[in-house]
Amino acid sequence: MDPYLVEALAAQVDRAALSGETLTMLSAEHGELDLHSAYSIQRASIARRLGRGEKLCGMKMGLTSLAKMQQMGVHDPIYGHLTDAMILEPGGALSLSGLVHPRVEPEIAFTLKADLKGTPSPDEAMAAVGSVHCAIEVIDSRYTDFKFTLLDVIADNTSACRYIMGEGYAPDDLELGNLAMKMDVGGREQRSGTSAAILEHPALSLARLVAMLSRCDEGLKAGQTILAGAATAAVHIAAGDRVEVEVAGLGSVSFSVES
Ligand code: 0L1
Ligand code: MG
Repeated sequence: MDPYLVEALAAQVDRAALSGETLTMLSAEHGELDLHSAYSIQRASIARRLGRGEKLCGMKMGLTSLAKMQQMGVHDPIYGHLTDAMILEPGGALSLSGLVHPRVEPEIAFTLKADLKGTPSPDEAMAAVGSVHCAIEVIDSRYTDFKFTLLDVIADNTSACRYIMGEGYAPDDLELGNLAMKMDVGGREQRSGTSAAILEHPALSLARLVAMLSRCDEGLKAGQTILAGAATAAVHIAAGDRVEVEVAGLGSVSFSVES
């Protein structure tokens, strides 16, 4: 794809995330959009955020559950970028103003104590993890009528919007591959699953992210946060909801939703 078009589409994606304006599917108007150009648009949109002073603080994995991959007709997860503007403190309030289709997912997050690059095994990837956290991801696809393809989602930074992390725990004491996970949304919707739904094991998700980044000669840095993926389907949120996620061995974390 022409680099000028990548920049123009990144500006559209960025504006939608900033203002809550909806986006027309990029793939419908640009037949040349492919995996490479979709990630280029994502990176160019993140560069715009960093240019405004946001700090890159980590990465996220998306479409990590078999159910979600089947729903989207894909075999691979996808990744997005996290900035400090996406952090919501535990117990904090999220305003729906400027959001388009906000939903929540129960997740596991890692904080890294060492850099990661190349193609580590899950055990090698876990050796770089300083702490494990229960987490909530708020995703917000900016596409009109919630219609998009995989390439559109990648260009839109995998719908990343906000994330909330609970207290950190040492990874060694946990059976990370099979932790019970529960999410309550306003007392009206409950979801439950296990961490095994996150690409079979959150450590595998982390290792896979590093391998995907290595194809672009990139890696992860000590201090970064990684959202490993969701254990259940996403749930829509509405003003007045209190959202809580509890993970066995990792405690719980919550936030509230305001209009
Ligand atoms: O975090 C994720 O799994 C990304 C989901 C992207 C698609 C969507 O908005 O449902
Ligand atoms: Mg997610």
